Formats: sequence, structure tokens, C-alpha cells
Amino acid sequence: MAEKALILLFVALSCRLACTEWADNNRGNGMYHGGYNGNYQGRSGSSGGSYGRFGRPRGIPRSPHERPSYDGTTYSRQTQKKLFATCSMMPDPAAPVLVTGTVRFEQTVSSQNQALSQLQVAVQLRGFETRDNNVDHGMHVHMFGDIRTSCADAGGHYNPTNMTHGSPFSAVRHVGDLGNIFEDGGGQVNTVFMDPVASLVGEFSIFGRGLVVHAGRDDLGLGTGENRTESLKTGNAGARLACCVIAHAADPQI
Ligand SMILES: *[C@@H]1O[C@H](CO)[C@@H](O)[C@H](O)[C@H]1NC(C)=O
Ligand SMILES: *[C@@H]1O[C@H](CO)[C@@H](O)[C@H](O)[C@H]1NC(C)=O
Ligand SMILES: [Cu+2]
Ligand SMILES: [Zn+2]
Repeated sequence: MAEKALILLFVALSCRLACTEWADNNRGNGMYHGGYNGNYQGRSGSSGGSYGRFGRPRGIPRSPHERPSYDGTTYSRQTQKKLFATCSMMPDPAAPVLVTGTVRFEQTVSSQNQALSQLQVAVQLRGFETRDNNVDHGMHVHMFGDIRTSCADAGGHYNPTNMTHGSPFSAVRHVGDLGNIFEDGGGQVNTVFMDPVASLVGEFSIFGRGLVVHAGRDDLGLGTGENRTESLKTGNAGARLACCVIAHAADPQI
């Protein structure tokens, strides 16, 4: 008898875990599911505060994300989710080297699509020229994601706030100013960083824009003398080596 009860309890508990996982998986690729109407179901799963057919097993407390609503019978849920974007870098037709690879973006946002974290940028690129003495490469989000003929089609730096060019950590910068990336001895870049301004949500979302990697170092708006004017526009980062379009991506964990 006791054994049977234990087995039932075990089944109930494992169903709770499995059902949660099922619900999470079935959220799947729908990064906009419920995004606008606020009824997105958070990590603990199925609808209406239910644990499925078994109900909430005894002794398992409500998660801190569950709170009674006005009528006390339904529960609001944790309301954050992650957005993912990817960009598959292609060499510019005129570039002397073939820079390829991917840049992935990730950000935690609310169900109302407000940023809850800075933008994470994960860069994996290869093919940089190792025989020159330059290892710094400006990387920016540019205005356009339409780059059918060359990276020049991407237009200027994405600058919806009409500011001058700057460092990622400056108050005065283009939204697209991601600063420099640094190649290793093998002509590769493998790095992850956070950007405090660029975002996957909101009025100035970078989705659908172009991402450009340059041949030279971005002076971050600090150029002087003859270099001043261009420094405030482009950071004197030089030719466009490669570019891509920032696109929606699935959760890489699923
Ligand atoms: C952007 O800023 C420049 C320089 O401050 C100014 O001349 C220009 O009119 C502004 N453009 C818009 C669209 O606000
Ligand atoms: C402008 O940039 C060029 C190329 O990087 C450099 O050689 C030159 O010294 C710079 N001029 C000034 C005034 O900084
Ligand atoms: Cu650029
Ligand atoms: Zn810029």
C-alpha cells in the first residue's frame, strides 16, 4: 500500500517536471507568442496556474513567481523571456580577405517586450588578415539590412537618435556603435560582450538592420585634426570587410 502511494507520488512529481518541460519546449520558437497581450506563460508552464491533471502536488509550494490575482483563483506568471538573433557574416565582394562566421545576439525582455537585460553579443568570426599589424576591427550596426550587391548597401551607422559617432560606453554614440572586436593570432575573433544601448526590442530595435565588420580600428569618436570629421561619422574604421543581416533566431538551447 505504502509502496503504491510512493509510486503515485513519484509519478505525480515526475509529471510535474515533465509537463513543465513540455510547456517550455512547446513555447518553442514563438518569441512573439503572447508578447503583446501580456498572457505569455512563464517557465512553470501550462495555463491558468494548473499543474495538469494532478494539480499542485502536496508539499510543493507555489513558486515565488505565482501570485494570487484579484479573484484568488488564477495566478499570474513570471513574465520574462529571451529573444535571440543571429547574423551570418559574408565577405564583401571587394574585400581582400574572406571573413565569415556568425554573430549571435541574446536579450532578456518582458512580456511587454521591454528590455530586462543588456544586449549580449557573441562573435565567432574567422578569416582576418594575420600578416598585417592590425588586430582591431570596428563593428557596427548599419542602417539597412538590404545588402544584395555589397556591404556598402548597408548605408551609414544605425543612428535613430541623431547623435555623433562614439564609444559603446559613451552617452553620445550611434545606437549601432558596438566598438571594436579583436582578432587573435589565427585571424579569428571569439568573444562575448554586452552592449548597453543596442537592443532587440523597442523603437530602435536592431532586428533587420545590417551588421558590418571593418578592416581597421574604430577610433570611437576620438580622432583629432584631419581625422576629426570622419571620426564623428564612422570612427575611421576603414573598408567594409564583411556584413550580414540581423535576423530572428531560435533559442539555441532547444
Ligand atoms: C541631426 O543633428 C544634426 C547636428 O546636430 C542637425 O543639424 C540635424 O538637423 C539633425 N537632424 C534631425 C533629423 O534631427
Ligand atoms: C589621422 O589618421 C591617420 C591614419 O590612422 C594617422 O596616420 C594620422 O596621424 C592621423 N592624424 C591625426 C592628426 O591624428
Ligand atoms: Cu560600420
Ligand atoms: Zn557610429
